[in-house]
Amino acid sequence: MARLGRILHLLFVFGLVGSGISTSFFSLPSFQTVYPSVKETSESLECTVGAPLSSLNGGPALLWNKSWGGSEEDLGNKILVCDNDGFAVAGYTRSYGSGDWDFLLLRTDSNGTHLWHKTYDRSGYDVCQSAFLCDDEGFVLVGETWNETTDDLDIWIVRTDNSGNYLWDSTFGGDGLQRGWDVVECANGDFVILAAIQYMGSGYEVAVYRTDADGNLLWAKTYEEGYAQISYQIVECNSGGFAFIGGVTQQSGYSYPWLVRIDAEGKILWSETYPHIFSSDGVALVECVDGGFAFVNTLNRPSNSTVWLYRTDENGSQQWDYEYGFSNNTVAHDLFQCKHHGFTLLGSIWNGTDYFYHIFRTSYNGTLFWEWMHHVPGYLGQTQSMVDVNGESIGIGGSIRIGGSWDDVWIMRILDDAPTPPPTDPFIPISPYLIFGVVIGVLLIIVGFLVLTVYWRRRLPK
Ligand SMILES: [Ca+2]
Ligand SMILES: [Ca+2]
Ligand SMILES: [Ca+2]
Repeated sequence: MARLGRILHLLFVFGLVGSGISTSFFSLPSFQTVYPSVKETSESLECTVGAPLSSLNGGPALLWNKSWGGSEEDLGNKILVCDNDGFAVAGYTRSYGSGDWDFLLLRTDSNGTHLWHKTYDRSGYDVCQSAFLCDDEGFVLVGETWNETTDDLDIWIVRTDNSGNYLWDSTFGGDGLQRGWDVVECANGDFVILAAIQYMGSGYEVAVYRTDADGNLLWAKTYEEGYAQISYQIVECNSGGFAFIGGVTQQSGYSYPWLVRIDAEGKILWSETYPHIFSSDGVALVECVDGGFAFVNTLNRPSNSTVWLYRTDENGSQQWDYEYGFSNNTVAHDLFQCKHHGFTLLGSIWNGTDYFYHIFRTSYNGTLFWEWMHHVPGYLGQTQSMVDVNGESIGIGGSIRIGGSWDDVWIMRILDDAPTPPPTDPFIPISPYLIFGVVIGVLLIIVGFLVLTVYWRRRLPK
């Protein structure tokens, strides 16, 4: 079934859909699929303290890193900060629970000590892609559930309390393959799910579902642009409604980031694409303190891949963009906006023999402030996420494969004590043309002054 997951992923990336932006409402009755009741289990996890790591280029200091898991696959896809400085990681496992893939929620204290973990089992292969910390300190997990008997894939959302105890779950499916990619709890307690849908014979399109606080569907809409779409992250905007980031793929395989702003009912307010000469996808999104957006991409240059940060205003128009990591093949994973309004970016590097985390800190206008590389004692999983802990430390959660064993959940805590860029300044673009104009202006003033001096000296009576 691991192979099935990879095939689905490839279908997802290369799937085909019609062109042109459009949205459509689903007919609601066919949406909810009835499953047997959820099973929740909790067993003890093995805990491994990771090997000591080396750090380069200055930057912050490693506090600890740990991995957890059994003999089979245990993957962490989303890290959250709990109780001020502990962590929760949501992902999926084959080592624990029913033995096929189940949703996994793992909780640690601030030192990475395992507090508890829970698994949530549906009818078959249940893969959690993301999670959100709710206002009541409980959790909501989202992903996909594969029903072997009907050979079908549906969205699965699980709501738990603060201790991971099951509260409710909902599935959204029907015809075609539905995959949940991200979830947020709205300010009013509703939930919004970012998803992908593929119908027989076509490619994936992006979908957004809104449920009430108990997981009952309120509405669902699909969004199309270009040829095929990938979606990664959705945020609730301070001014209301949502924004999501994804990628648009053309028939040639070339892709570019796609940022869509929708209102609280899912209606498109604006939709922007950001083509580059080289192929890329937007993988992570934040709404900035000024109401604009920043998203991070992996840019696939011919010689290497770089981390490409793109900053827009509240209407999706470009403010600036920067690339980082030219000296390596760096893959982008995640970002957050710092309290000084700069950004911290998470990337990873594979140099042919070893994996490294590559973390960047920028100032408010994207200029690189520090970068930090960290050797990882194993193979990194595809998904790595990062979280800011009160501006004092950084949590990284994902999965790692050490030696010949299957993946384990991986958490790393970094002390965020490196020098900080100057606090918020207004963004003042200084272009070379402006500098050239100022220099020419000053020269003209000097020449004018000299001409006038000579002229008046000649006119003055001797
Ligand atoms: Ca299962
Ligand atoms: Ca389905
Ligand atoms: Ca494992």
